[in-house]
Amino acid sequence: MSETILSDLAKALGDQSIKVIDLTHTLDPDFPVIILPPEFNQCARFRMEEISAYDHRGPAWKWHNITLSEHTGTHFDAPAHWISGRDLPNNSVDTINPANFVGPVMVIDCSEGSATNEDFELTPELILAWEEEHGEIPKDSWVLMRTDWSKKTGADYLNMRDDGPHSPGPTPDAIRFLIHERNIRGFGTETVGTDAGQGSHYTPPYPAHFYLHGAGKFGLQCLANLDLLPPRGAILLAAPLKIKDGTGSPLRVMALVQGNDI
Ligand code: 23J
Ligand code: MN
Repeated sequence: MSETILSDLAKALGDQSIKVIDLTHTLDPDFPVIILPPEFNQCARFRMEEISAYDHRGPAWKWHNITLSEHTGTHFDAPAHWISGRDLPNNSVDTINPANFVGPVMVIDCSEGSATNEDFELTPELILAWEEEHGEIPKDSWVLMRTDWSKKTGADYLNMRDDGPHSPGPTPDAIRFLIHERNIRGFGTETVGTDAGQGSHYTPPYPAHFYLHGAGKFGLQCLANLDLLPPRGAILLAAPLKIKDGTGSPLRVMALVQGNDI
């Protein structure tokens, strides 16, 4: 590789012709976590407690202890998260090859359909229609489903009803297409899971989790600002914490976007 690629990148970052877009929600105790059917154990929200704040507990310093789930806030899902990926090599966040943490990202805009249909589904047909316009999804890409769901606040985000949560997501066929026909690196959403709110009613239940992680692919959830990304051409930076045997991790997700793309 020519050394000019990295020096060109440094220059472009310096003059902001390449911009860094933050795709992360703020970790806040009020940010919702997924609520599973009541027979299952639940994951914890973010919590923060003061150790000291320039006071008698520590006169010149302020710091906090934090408590969270691997699956709190904007977070990464590793193959070990699901039973289908249980026996794969390098399936936990501490063993994934870090080359996977930097790479190309495609954004499929489902915001219009999701505005009028809380159970909007991404289908293979919609993926093919996106490719007609933007070209084939390259292998080893991240594919993100834009729904603008990240702009919802309070109860509207989980959108719980008597029969559970309602939010958009991919069909089982869409996920299988992305894995088997396009060999993607991973799939990300703005909602609380990579699956639709009603994902437990598909066969298999939670198909995005089941198929992605069974194929050694990754997930990203609770993403924000996908409306600031071009359909293709951006680079995603998504490196989970190196938790021993971790099944996922909150993380800072960023995209590098060329100025004339936004
Ligand atoms: C456990 C069970 C079902 C789901 C999830 C976790 C998640 O969405 C997650 O955070 O991975 S759907
Ligand atoms: Mn998760």
